[in-house]
Amino acid sequence: MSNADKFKRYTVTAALPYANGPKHIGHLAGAYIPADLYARYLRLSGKDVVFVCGSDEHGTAIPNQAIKEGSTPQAIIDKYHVLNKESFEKLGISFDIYHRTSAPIHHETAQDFFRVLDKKEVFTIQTSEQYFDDNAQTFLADRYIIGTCPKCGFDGAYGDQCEKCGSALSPEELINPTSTLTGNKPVLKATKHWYLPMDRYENWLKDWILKGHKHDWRASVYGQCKSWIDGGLAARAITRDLDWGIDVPAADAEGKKLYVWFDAPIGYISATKQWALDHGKDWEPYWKAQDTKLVHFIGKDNIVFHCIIFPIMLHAHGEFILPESVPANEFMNLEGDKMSTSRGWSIEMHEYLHDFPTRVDELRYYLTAIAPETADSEFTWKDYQARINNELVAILGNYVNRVFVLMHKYFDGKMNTPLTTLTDQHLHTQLGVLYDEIGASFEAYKFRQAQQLVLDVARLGNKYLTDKEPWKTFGEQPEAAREALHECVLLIGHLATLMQPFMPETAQKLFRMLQLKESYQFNEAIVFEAGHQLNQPELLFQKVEDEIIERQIEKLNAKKASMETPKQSADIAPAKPAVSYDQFSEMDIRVGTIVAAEKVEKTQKLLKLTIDTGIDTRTVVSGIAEHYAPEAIIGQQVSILVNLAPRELKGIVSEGMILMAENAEGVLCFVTPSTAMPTGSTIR
Ligand code: B3M
Ligand code: ZN
Repeated sequence: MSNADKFKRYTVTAALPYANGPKHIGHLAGAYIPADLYARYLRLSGKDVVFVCGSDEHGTAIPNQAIKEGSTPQAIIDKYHVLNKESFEKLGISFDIYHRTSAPIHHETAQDFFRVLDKKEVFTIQTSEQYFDDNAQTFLADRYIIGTCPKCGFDGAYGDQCEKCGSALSPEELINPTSTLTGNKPVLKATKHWYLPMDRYENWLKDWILKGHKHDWRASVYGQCKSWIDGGLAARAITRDLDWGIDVPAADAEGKKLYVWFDAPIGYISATKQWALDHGKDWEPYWKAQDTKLVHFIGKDNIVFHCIIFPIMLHAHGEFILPESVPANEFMNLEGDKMSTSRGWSIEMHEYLHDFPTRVDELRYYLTAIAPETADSEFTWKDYQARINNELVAILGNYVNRVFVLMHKYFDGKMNTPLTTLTDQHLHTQLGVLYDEIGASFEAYKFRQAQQLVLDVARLGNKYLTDKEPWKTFGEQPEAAREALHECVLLIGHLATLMQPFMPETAQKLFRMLQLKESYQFNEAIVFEAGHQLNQPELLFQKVEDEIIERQIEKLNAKKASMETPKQSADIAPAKPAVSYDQFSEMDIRVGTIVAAEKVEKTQKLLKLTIDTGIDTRTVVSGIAEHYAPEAIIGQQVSILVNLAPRELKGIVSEGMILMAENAEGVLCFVTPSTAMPTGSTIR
């Protein structure tokens, strides 16, 4: 722990989740549990630490969700801020504050930050052309523009991405772009934005990351940074034309908001400020003192923002410290597939809590046991069951239970000699080694390993108990049995101490069973006075039965099925641009009757129809030959556009067009009145 001693205080952050929906256990494993483990470890080591998080309430994710739910952005953030905050609390994530970026103190802090950079002339200003919706009088975020994908021809591609072929797009590439707000064709219009010229910081980043953190950052984090830096950095716009977000505090910036990734990380600072205000502390040392260690816990999709963009902002500002480490996790998959809330393939935090309110520590344990620290990992209910039954129940629970049962059976749960240190030399040495290794694992952000080492304490105890066999010695040498069991009880005290970061509720239960105080620091002596009375054992972990996990798997499949919109829905053609009523009423559509039909020679698709329109009898060429046999449609009532200008097809003059309905699979049918109407009736 020598490295740790360099620092007087610790600022620990966990990524601010968007308040646009519930968060799932993959998020929990990615950032929140590891951050919580680290913060708890630091506190238990007597360090001065602030652990901050909160809702990210800006960006297009919020208004998008409001549209989906038929709600407002404000209602969306209020709803999901509370839901996520409560879930984190119930899961024992020990934030010192769970703040929100909609708070006025955050708006001020982010704007002040912008002003400082603006004043230092850090930004460049560039004008570019962006799509504007004249009817809605607004610039369009990429997601609000749809059109035809230039790569695959899909009609419903978004301005930033085609979900059919997966191509990343920019709005100008779309063919026939349409505003989703009004259905209008958007126009390109000049707009001015503030840019962070990241290219100017390349050398500085090379020194700071490539030289400075080659050996202490996770290989995957370092690797991503290196490829970004080696690939060359470009200026990045930090303002947007949006109506949801923080106003850009500059002259001539009307209608502009700060880019969400500019304001969100500043949210860590404003959260710290609010926490300091609430507790009568000074926030500044936590962000400005060189002997403060700043650590960001995030998922790997956020690396560039935390390792490159935010540090450039902090550095350019000049008053702030930089992150000492960014232990980003990889992703956690679920039962063989990527976790995704929108596809229904996820376990949301609040869903787990609803189904298993008394199995919080079990989830913390399992998510830590399979934490994606160096590679993507996979949650399966079978493995969850196996880990809990074979490790928590069979090793940890079993050890504690054996000791308590024997102590009560032979000695009425009473310890009759004072006890503070293990007298068995082997146990004593082994425990010391485990304490050191667990500390070192925490310092290296290897939480999986740290937790396995805690389990080793129980393994050590189980082995000791089996070797000493107090149930055998009790008859002839009761003192030997007593001594062995006392050792075991003290070891449970250490087990509880070391377990606290991982399974805080279980640790408390153990301290209660031991009749000790609620919590022990890592280096604190555990003292049993002579005559100390133990409580009765409580159930530590319940076995996970097969039915439980079968039900969860069924539930997961059902949820996914319910989210799967019918297959065609992705293929429904987007709405065409609006037409005026006048344009519509210019069309003369009538009920007609097919009186004759024949195939057009040398074509696959065309039928030559003779149609009684009530006005006249005329010829219409129609592309329905692959769907209808000519003889089958004589007498069929149809809708016919009678004032379509005549045109020639395969040498036949076609006068009008019949209306057909067509589904995504290309199945056709006639559009006919729902009851027979006289030929010549108007359709309007
Ligand atoms: N809200 C993205 C995410 O939830 C973003 C993180 C902000 S951290 C400052 O993954
Ligand atoms: Zn495409």
